[in-house]
Amino acid sequence: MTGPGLIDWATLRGGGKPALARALSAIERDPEGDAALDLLEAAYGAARAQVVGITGPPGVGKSTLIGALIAEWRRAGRTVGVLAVDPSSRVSGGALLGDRARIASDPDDAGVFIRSLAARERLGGLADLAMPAAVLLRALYDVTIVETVGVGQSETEIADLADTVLLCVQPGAGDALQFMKAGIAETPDIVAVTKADLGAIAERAVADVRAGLGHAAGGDWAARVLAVSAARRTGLDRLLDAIAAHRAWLDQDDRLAARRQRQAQHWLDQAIRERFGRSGLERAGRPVLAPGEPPFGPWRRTLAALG
Ligand SMILES: Nc1nc2c(ncn2[C@@H]2O[C@H](COP(=O)(O)OP(=O)(O)OP(=O)(O)O)[C@@H](O)[C@H]2O)c(=O)[nH]1
Ligand SMILES: [Mg+2]
Repeated sequence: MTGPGLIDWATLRGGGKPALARALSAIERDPEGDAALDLLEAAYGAARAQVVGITGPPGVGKSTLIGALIAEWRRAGRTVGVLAVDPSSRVSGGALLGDRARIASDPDDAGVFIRSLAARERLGGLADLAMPAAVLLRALYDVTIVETVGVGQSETEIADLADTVLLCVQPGAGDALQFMKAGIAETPDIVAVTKADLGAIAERAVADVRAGLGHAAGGDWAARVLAVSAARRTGLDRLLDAIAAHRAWLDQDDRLAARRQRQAQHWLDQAIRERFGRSGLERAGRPVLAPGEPPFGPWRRTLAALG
């Protein structure tokens, strides 16, 4: 049974951008409803995109860079879905962003979908609706981008959502130094120094960031650091290469599956804690996801048991 605005997976898959827009609005309206959870469970297993999280301080050039990346991917025949998560529009409670997502693209292009999402107070930050929305987008497009403004926590939160984390830093001592001082809980997979057209300071920032990352343990993926100018369209090839290389790395040894498993478990734990309080996880019996299992089934059972 689907109510007004709610859509099943088959309809969504064939329904293009209008269907996706409707589905996202329906999930925002009733994220705990059966129709939303059915849809998310179906989409979870149909993931095909690499989810690239793009974060960094306000004004660093994330949206402009995303516009340039979209143009490159579209030229290569790949479809792109973008979520722009805005932590500042909490008060409105809706997804009225507009501003943050100054992403250049052709609105008539069926191969590009861009949606703004407000991080809502009720269930905390990125954990609530961004993950479900990303689950839909990654099932429908070849590439999924999530733009978040890197203020405090959100730089690590993006790692709970993205397969590949791309941190943007501004040329000029301030940012690069701040970045190194931050002690980086979660090492980004790729660091892009933006606005490389500003000249030598961008190259210096690249060197600073490389030096800073030298101290961080990066597992067996060595973070790539590069300079890019979205305005002049330079450095984009290297950035695209880095994104593709990280995807290839994730595809080895089940790394992607393991990462998504951790993210899904984290989302479930956090959703339960935020909905039912500190003791919620205990009362829910600390559900543990089986490999590949979507978190939405256990979430639904928890809602039924404790809600
Ligand atoms: N010189 C130069 N300016 C750029 C470049 N990319 C973006 N800008 C400028 O930087 C400003 C911010 O760009 P945005 O892409 O909106 O930055 P953002 O990180 O998405 O900003 P928020 O979403 O508000 O956090 C704009 O004035 C852009 O024109 C670039 O490659 N070179
Ligand atoms: Mg932006």
